[in-house]
Amino acid sequence: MLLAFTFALMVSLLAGASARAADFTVMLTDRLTFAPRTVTIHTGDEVVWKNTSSAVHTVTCDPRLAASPNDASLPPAAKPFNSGFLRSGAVYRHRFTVPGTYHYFCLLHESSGMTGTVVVK
Ligand SMILES: [Cu+2]
Repeated sequence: MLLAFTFALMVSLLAGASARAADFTVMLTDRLTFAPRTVTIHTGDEVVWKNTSSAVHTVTCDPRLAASPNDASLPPAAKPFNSGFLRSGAVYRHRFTVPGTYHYFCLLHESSGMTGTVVVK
């Protein structure tokens, strides 16, 4: 009885977690884009980037690594982040705990305009 209840609780928690994560999924595409390019989330939400392309990409939000200053910015209180190289099929997650606007880019395709934005309310 208790075991069954515990199992049901765990299943519902897991289902809830995956439903939330799916709300903020961004694809890294063969067209050298982040899709959708802009996502608006709430403080504490997690964004999941999935490399659905055949190319290697990165999710990089670090002004020190950007060729153009416009391609990377984040709120002063937030820490820069960088996924490293994501091969085809790879996934990267980041939870946003500081509200504000984040401009990020792909290290390999910044010059092709592969940039994205996360707005954290
Ligand atoms: Cu890329």
